[in-house]
Amino acid sequence: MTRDPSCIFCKIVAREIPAQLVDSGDGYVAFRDINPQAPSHILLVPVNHKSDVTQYDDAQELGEVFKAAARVAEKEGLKGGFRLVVNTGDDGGQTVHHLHIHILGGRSMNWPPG
Ligand code: DGP
Repeated sequence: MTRDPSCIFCKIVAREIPAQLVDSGDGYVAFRDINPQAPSHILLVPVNHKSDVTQYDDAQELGEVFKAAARVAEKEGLKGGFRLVVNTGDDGGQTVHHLHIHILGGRSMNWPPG
């Protein structure tokens, strides 16, 4: 397991700081966003620290993260649909530099995003 000692999501993964856990499985943890933008707003975080999507060489490893996100959305009961968001870098609006998938649902989403 790779870890960045200064990363807040690594600390949540290690249960060193609290979060509202939704699910965990092989290589990931899912918990509720502290600042929800939809009735359901879950963050799916891989256990291994990689800053963003550009740091993945292994397509299978990245694919497993997305499959886990889809499973969590299903368990959350988001039958009408949902949105997966992966903010990347400063212009992408990323504030926590540990790859995470936002799972947003429970309302109709708008397009284009802000
Ligand atoms: P992003 O902007 O894509 O990097 O999203 C980071 C998200 O992480 C943002 O929606 C707020 C959430 N967040 C930041 N710190 C914490 C925390 O300590 N606990 C939880 N549950 N969520 C956090």
